[in-house]
Amino acid sequence: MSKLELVTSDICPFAQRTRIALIEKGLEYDSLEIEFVGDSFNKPDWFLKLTPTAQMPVLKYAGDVIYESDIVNEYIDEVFPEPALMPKDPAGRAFARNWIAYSNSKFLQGFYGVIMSLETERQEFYKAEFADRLRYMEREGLEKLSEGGPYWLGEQMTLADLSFYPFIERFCVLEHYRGFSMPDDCVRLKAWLEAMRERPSVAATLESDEFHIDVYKNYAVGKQIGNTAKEWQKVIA
Ligand SMILES: N[C@@H](CCC(=O)N[C@@H](CS)C(=O)NCC(=O)O)C(=O)O
Repeated sequence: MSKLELVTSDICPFAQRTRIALIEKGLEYDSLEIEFVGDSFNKPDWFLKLTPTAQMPVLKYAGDVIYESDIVNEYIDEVFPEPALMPKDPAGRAFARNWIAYSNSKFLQGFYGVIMSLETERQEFYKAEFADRLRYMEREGLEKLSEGGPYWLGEQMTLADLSFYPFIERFCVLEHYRGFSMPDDCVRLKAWLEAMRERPSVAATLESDEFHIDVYKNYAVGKQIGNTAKEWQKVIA
């Protein structure tokens, strides 16, 4: 079998989506670790040549170079079908993709809106927005689709769960810097988080609250550099 290589870092929630997927599949892979430090993030040339976005994660396998975390995860699920991380039926897969799209748009806009907004008025706006979006996830997602199972679409953990999880692990950051926490009435989301944390794949990638709080210190004061901060700055403006 060809070697799997993942450009990754412990700080990156997007790469965490993929690390969990690889562990779920029981796949060995080589980590190509990059530390984003310094004024230019010190991105090595080999990395810049690999991906047009200059963002991780990037997966290299059998001559393929795949980027964008949720796309990487679908690629992994297609190339290594067992255990499946997408539902077998087309409607189930469509629902999973609906929620992955929501995760990458409204959900992440809420997350970055709360942490990156600097003026109090904007912070309050995003805190209220994000609380509403979490309630929408509770109501339209878990309540309607999970059918009593612990995961987004029921008994089977899917790529939809993986898309949300790393950011919800980082809610300690929103609490610490902005006093934002999951609304009390999001009881299903809280139970879902517990179920996710019990999975060995998730436990293997879990970092402490202190770790995350330190990683986001520049985001909280508007000093984060790099493409990701620039991208979200435009979205939340
Ligand atoms: N949409 C991308 C986002 C990936 C992303 O933002 N990765 C961050 C690290 S967590 C990155 O590589 N940032 C580089 C930069 O900001 O220049 C994905 O889902 O893979």
